[in-house]
Amino acid sequence: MDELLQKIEAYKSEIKASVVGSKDELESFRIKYLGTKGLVKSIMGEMKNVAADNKKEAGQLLNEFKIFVEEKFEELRHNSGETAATTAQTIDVSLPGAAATIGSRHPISIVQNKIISIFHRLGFSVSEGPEIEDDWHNFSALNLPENHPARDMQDTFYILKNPDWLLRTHTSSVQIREMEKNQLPLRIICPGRVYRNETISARAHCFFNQVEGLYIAENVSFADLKQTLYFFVQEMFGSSVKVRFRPSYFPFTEPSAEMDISCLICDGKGCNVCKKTGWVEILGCGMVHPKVLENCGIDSNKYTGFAFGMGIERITMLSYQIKDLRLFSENDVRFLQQFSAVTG
Ligand code: 2NL
Repeated sequence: MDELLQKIEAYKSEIKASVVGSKDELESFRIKYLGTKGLVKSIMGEMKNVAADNKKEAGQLLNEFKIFVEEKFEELRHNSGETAATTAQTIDVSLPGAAATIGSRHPISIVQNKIISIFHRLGFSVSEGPEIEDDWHNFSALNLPENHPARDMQDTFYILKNPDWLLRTHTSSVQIREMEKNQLPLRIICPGRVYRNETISARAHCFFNQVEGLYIAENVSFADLKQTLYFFVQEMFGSSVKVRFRPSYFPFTEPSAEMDISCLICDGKGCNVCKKTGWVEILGCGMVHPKVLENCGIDSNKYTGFAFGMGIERITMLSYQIKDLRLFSENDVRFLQQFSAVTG
């Protein structure tokens, strides 16, 4: 302890006598006493050699010493003319500040908004619902039999706490909830995130976004479905795009179809995107199965309806020629910055 006191006193008188004649000498003083490998740091390190009884006193002593050195440094700095005022003179205050960067809309949001606006013009309004669903709204009401493969643990994320709960695998569950309200006619689209237990790759992901549409009224026909989707495609991809419907199967629609558009990349001539066929599938659709209507308490003799579902990622990939699904969820700004800036 006494040894430490003597040391500090000796340094104090050395420091007291210090003078600096230039900026360089001032900097040497700072490095020698206050730098990361300077005297103050090293003498602080001697605390560990001090006996436990003396630690408090030694700590105070060392702190006082540190303040003493810092004050001396300020004094020398002041005398050397290196003051705040001179620093200010070397800063050009007329220079513009660092620009704030403007974010950009996510491509999925851009495309989702465009889809919503197209259907809005046809009288569809947007409905949303929960991402955690029960078996009824996600499967049973949609006429999916108990043993249907989509219900498999391999395809669906179940909430382990309650085997009746799961992460919705499509936004049809939102449409079931709307139909159950029994307020007809009904004309809605349901955008939102859905989940499937898939291995992540360039073509598959365990979560993605969907837009489903539903129109239920008296005398709704397959012709209405075709015309609605034809209008959508023309607004989305331009008036020169061609469409074709192929028969398909879904448990919740009868009859069912899939819709293809002429390949935007090669204009139907055949390329890798359309696998040399000239056509790319963009959605599934059909007339709502009478059982589904009845499941929601709707009289299937009085009412008919059509429904359709599409993946937003797929439409976005076609619109912007994006080849890897993973880009949508990795939040790499080099990717995201390429899309239009948020202006409003
Ligand atoms: C696809 C197929 C489809 C529907 C979704 C639907 C919803 C209700 C009743 C009947 Cl509540 N149908 N939705 C119908 C046909 C196809 O999606 O491949 N989507 C990516």
